[in-house]
Amino acid sequence: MTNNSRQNSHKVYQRAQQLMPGGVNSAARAFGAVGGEPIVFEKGEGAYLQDIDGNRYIDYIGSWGPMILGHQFQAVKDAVHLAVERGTSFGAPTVAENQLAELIIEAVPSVEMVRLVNSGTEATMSAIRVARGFTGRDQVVKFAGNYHGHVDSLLVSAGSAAATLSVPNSPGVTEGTTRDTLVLNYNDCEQLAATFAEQGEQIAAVILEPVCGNMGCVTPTPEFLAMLRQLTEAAGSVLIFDEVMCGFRVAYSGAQSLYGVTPDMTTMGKIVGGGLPLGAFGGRRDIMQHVLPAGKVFQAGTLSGNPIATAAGIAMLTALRDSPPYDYLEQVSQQLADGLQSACRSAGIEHCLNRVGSMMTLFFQSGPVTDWDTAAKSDVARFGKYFWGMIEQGVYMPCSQFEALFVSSQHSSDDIAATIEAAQKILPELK
Ligand code: KE4
Repeated sequence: MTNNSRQNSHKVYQRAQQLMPGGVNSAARAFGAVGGEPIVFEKGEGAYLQDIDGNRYIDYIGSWGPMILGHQFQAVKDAVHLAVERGTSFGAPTVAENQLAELIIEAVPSVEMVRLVNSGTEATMSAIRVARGFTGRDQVVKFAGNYHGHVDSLLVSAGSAAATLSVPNSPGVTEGTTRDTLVLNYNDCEQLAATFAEQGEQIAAVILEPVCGNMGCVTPTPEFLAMLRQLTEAAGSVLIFDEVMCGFRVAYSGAQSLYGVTPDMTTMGKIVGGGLPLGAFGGRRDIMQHVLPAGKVFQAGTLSGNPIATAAGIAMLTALRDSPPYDYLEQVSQQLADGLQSACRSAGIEHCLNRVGSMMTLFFQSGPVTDWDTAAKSDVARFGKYFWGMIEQGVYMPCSQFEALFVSSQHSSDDIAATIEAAQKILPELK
């Protein structure tokens, strides 16, 4: 239960709105989709967050994915404290970058070479540039409902005309930057085949979330993944798996190991940096050798491979590799999924839950949810009431129907039971 009012949160947020657009440094955390004011937090510990009014919440956002081992994971803390003693940034090579690169290459099947960057957005932006430089082609295919960071050329929606014509979906993104972006429907094999038949030779890359989190959790059909691999191979296009969210989350070696489909490039973020600002893109050696200074495709960054972020990433990946939490995560995530679905059934609430490992989404609709068009049918108003009801019960769920929740290795069976109890309490009120 959240026993204290959130008056300090309110005061701080009022001031924040004078200082920063919307009072936040990322739109995703502004509660736009659920209404009300964001909560201002003081600290995180294990599976919990505590706000500045002293209220404690079971946290299912986990910083939008990085906190797979819970907040303040000791090995990451120790590594960061040690690294800080040696300085925070050199802008020059360090041993730690080799160590993190080795871990990534060893873990991710598609990655023979890797470049470290500062965010998932930088990783996808760079990967697309490299794919275009490698192929000498312009067109990039993405899928409605997939989010790859705020890359201008990917901030597009399917155009009103043929589903493959795209239009900018943010002011400030020009027609020019989106002209070469095609938007297709996720899991639509027929449309994908037709697009490649018509213009495969012009397609530099296809980028997708191999397990979606940004329209809520949506999984690819085996046919869709197989066709993506086959068509890109035949056309000489680069297949990019954006594993910023599902990488190291759904399995240590990511969705590509889970589904047995190896892309040509992979983008990473979130978990790979242990909660510090770090992303990465990598792939086939013959592609990555095109990246400056080995090749001619420009890419750079003052803080790329930063000693503190790499220390956190090394500690995180080492812990995940040497003491894999995935069996435990599967067990408690299954317990949560079963409990939430049972609570919805008892309350007579239409629902559909999609889950892969410790990432899942409870959609307020009967489903199935297989792409953006079906996800968009969800009852977002009901989701908003559910979100706030759970907040009052001390459970912090993702603040949008179109996000995934994340379970950590620190969520105990009791935490899951308390979460289910909270849902049983508030869902009947949503009928
Ligand atoms: P960042 O630039 O936010 O590190 O990563 C962008 C990105 C790229 N690819 C995928 C599959 C992603 O999920 C993301 C970022 N995810 C959102 C949550 N849906 C981050 C939350 C936020 O923007 O604050």
